[in-house]
Amino acid sequence: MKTKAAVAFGAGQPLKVMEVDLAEPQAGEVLVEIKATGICHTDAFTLSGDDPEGAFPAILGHEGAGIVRAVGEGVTSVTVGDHVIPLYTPECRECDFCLHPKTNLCQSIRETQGKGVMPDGTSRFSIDGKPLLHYMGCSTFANHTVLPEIAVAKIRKDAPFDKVCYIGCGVTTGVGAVAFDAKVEPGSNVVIFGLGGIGLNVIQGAKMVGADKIIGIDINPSKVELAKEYGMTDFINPKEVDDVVASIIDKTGGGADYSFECIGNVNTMRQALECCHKGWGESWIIGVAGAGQEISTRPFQLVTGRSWRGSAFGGARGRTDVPKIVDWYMEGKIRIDELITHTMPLEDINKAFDLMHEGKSIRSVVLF
Ligand code: NAD
Ligand code: DAO
Ligand code: ZN
Ligand code: ZN
Repeated sequence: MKTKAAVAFGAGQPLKVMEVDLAEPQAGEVLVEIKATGICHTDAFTLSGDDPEGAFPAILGHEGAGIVRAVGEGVTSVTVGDHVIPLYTPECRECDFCLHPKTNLCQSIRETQGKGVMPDGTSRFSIDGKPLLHYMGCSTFANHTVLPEIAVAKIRKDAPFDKVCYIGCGVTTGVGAVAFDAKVEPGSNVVIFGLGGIGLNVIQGAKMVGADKIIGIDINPSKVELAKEYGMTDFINPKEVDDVVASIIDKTGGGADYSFECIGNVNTMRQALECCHKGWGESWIIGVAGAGQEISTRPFQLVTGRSWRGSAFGGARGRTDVPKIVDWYMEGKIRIDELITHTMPLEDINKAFDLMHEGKSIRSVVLF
């Protein structure tokens, strides 16, 4: 079939909106009509050329929601007409990783997904007979895409696509890091570095689980209003204090029970660890640092009981947990609407990247 897509032909080039060819789903695969997709920093990172795994030409996008329009042979967990969210972290429920209680990083299709192809080693997208690569196993910057069955979460049909697409990455990453990975206890003091599309979701996750102090750190004070609406109780602008770590230790009476780094900066990662409470404070890295960068601290920080952890896709097992997060949104336990600051048709997708780079959006969503 033909479908409309925004194609990334090379690093640093704007996406080109055009018709592409899409082959039908093979065994174990599903064809999904994408109704809405968010534009995330990771898409921009890959498009910039800084992503070591980035390859072109490709159809980017990994934060979508849509409807199953066809299924390949042997597909049993979804059917035509089901509403789904694509998963860049699949859940096969069979691999060693899925069977281990401590991780959500299903590895069953990791190798082919990283190469931009389907599990059989080929692409479903092409132009004039030349293959186009998939991206993060999702390629949601296309009106239709093909995904492995294990990489879609079936969601309730009354959830609005233009909002729940954000659960495909940002919401789950932030809320899940608190609820599934760190398992923050009620009454905890939580510190969030970076109040963007991820950090605001950590804030609302912390509020949802009953955290006490929720302290936000950002160099951009324009983030404060929305962060307070989402549950932030205190704010520190590192530009306005001499020592951000000392300020946090002072405000929390000894240090954070949990900190989350949602920037991707190795210096703030160190601050996030060192502001944690001696004896038990846990620091969770969510931000993705530039290729080749390294973190450092004095090992005595760890000897004295702080721990340094990392979280991918909020620790969520996609097919199991994403439908739950959609329910949390529909039941009013978490919010999304205010975070979607811009919507646009696919033809304007390059504007979404501009808004992101200018720091003017939290999330832009393309509506098909
Ligand atoms: P964003 O740009 O929307 O937010 C970053 C915030 O950090 C901004 O508000 C900015 O003002 C602030 N900031 C920048 N430098 C700062 C500094 N030195 N001190 C304090 N604040 C500073 O980005 P986002 O969409 O929220 O993404 C955050 C990070 O999370 C990115 O690195 C992204 O790649 C990563 N991410 C990780 C996962 C995962 O599963 N681990 C998933 C998605 C995104
Ligand atoms: O299993 O090695 C692996 C792949 C893990 C992917 C986790 C991705 C999380 C961070 C990237 C940002 C996502 C938008
Ligand atoms: Zn993302
Ligand atoms: Zn698996």
